[in-house]
Amino acid sequence: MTDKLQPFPKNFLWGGAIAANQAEGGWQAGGKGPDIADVLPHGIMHGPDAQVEPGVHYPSHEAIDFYHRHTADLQLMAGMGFNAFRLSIAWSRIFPTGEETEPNEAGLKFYDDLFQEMRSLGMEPIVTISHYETPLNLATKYGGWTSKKLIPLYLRYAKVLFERFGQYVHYWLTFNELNGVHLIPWAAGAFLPHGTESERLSQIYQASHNMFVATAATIKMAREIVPDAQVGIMLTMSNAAAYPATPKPADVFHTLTYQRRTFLYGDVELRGHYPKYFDRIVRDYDLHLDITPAELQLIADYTADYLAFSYYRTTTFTAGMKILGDTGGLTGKKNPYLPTSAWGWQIDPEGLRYVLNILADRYEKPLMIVENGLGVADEVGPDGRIHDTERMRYLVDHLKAVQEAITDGCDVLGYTWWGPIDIVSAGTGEMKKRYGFIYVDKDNEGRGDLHRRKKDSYALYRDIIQSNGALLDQPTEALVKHYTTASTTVSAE
Ligand code: BGP
Repeated sequence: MTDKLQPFPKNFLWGGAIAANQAEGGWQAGGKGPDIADVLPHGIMHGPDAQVEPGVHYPSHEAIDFYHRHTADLQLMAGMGFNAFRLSIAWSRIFPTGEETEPNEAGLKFYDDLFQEMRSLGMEPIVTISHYETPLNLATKYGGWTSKKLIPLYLRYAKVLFERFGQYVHYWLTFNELNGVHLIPWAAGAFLPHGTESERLSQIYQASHNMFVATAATIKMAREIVPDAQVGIMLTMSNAAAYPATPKPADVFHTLTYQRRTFLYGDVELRGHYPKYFDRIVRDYDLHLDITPAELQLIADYTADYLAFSYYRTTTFTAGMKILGDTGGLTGKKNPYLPTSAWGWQIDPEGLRYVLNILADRYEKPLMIVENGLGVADEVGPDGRIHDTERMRYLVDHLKAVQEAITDGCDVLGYTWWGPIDIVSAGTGEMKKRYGFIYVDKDNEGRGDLHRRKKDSYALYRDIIQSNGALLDQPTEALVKHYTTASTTVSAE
């Protein structure tokens, strides 16, 4: 028996990920229309205002001003050796209300420039077509994805993207965390469920189904317009990493029930059909759904090319517990064996190996980790430096787990750290919850000069990438110590 690890594949995608609404700002620039993030003063977890209210601070309106600073920011990413960068396109930059018949050229031009810059820096764009930023008009007028009216509107938008950007973009993702629609329906589905439990769940599953149809139709279209494009789905897999809190059989089965809430999404979009256990969900909750045979055929014919997912944490469950959660995934009972972040998320690198393995076994499709990261309230020290040791430990331990999974036989295409530069938190709207290797001078109230500054983790990630992961054979604490004391961190300017 040998415990020798396989190296990361030669063409492994190393990078970071952001979303338009959390980074760009410029919420009305170049003719952009308002989207569902633009009415969230305190993030997804606190719900939307009915409209943009005067005098209220909405974090997405300026965010970190990536809209105007992307050239310098991408150079900072290139400085870490990124060969991939995941971002989303703000739908309402292209179709301000979602209903125009012609796209907005200023919006297209913005992304054209961005993709050209990325290509010239050697970065593979990974593009999320819809990441929590549906045009607000589609939410207020139609009830978001509960309505099938959104399907052709989304397809019109996706068609424009394939035609215009197909030459730069190889990896596409249809919806960010589609299965998030249960826990954060406003963000993931652009609606607020209402009525009885049966009615609310019917709305949630109808919205899911409509997005399944949109995904399948998008894959069909991509195969026609950009045949070598890879169209993936993106799900939160912190939800799949649920452990039974005890070995009691009832707790074990209840945990499987939670996991299936997530598996359902992969099962439909990767296997091409609703799993049998869905029939029982429909009966138990008396769901009323509009699902046609033609839609089911489309879903069967056009399954996704790869599975991209976010992974932040794990949790534990016991029989009868209610399902609660946030942007990080499901929340059950505290796991006594794991440390917890300042925002209550339990840190579990081995859980990432577990998730990669169950997904590889279940779907036998390539996997991509497109979100993983740690939110910390970093502070700039008197020497102007940021010693983000917790983040470095998190990064190294999770990448070690990825390498274990690769050695286990999992087909992993790449890893994009969530928020390589500090951005607005989706869940809470805070700037204080920082994920970046690059610090941005801005606080929760919007004060700060937006100055960028490298944290200690910047040099660590750069060197991990440069070695294509070989650096990870060193003990975590030795790496953390070395990069905390190294003099490689300097001001970004
Ligand atoms: C995921 C989202 C991201 C992101 C991340 C971290 O659910 O896809 O948009 O922000 O969670 O969550 P938060 O920003 O709430 O810390």
